[in-house]
Amino acid sequence: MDTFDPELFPRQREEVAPGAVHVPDWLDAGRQRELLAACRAWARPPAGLRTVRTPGGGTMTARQVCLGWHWYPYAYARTVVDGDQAPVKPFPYWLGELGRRAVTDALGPGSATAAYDIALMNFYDGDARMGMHRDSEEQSEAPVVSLSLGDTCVFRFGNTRTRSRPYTDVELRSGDLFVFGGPSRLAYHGVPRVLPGTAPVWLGLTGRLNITLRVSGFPDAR
Ligand SMILES: O=C(O)CCC(=O)C(=O)O
Repeated sequence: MDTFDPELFPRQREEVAPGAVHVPDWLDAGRQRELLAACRAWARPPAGLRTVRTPGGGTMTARQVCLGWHWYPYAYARTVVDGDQAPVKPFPYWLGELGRRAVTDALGPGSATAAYDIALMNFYDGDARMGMHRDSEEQSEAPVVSLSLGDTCVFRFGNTRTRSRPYTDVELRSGDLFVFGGPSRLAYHGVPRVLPGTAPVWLGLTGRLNITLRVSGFPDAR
């Protein structure tokens, strides 16, 4: 079987901090393939995969595409204001349902109270990283949902006060879910390292894709 997992001890669900939960292998192989195919379509222009430039003149090493609302440093818009100016692609209903199911599975029944309307896809090649930051441009306190495809990464989950310690390093593999809400919603987090060549062969992806789902809470949310 091509999806055989040679793990000696299955990885366990773990609460990394209050309200921050890692659920290994949440997406099965079929769901991972479907999500990857959808990401490939979303990555095409217009409003496709782009390099994000920061106000200080730098560039983010992970390339990005957005659905629902377009994130740019450090706000949201309905068009790709820092790229081809095209309208952002719509956020599909099924992705919102996936997000709500993820929250329920990670945090328990009754925890998915809002409708997801933002997706950010981050594509990492072997050298890409993401610095410690907070997801703070949304007005909603709903949990952030993070899904991983492809290469394994080191995901650093910290605290709400500083970019530095204390933090916990978690290995996120293809199919893993990470949800952070409640007291951890505004925790600093980042990706210090991707482990090239660790993607499952059957997925057919070189590199890592992260899909992060958020609730905007914006008054004009559709
Ligand atoms: O790639 C990841 O796992 C993290 C992505 C992230 O932190 C973000 O999009 O804000």
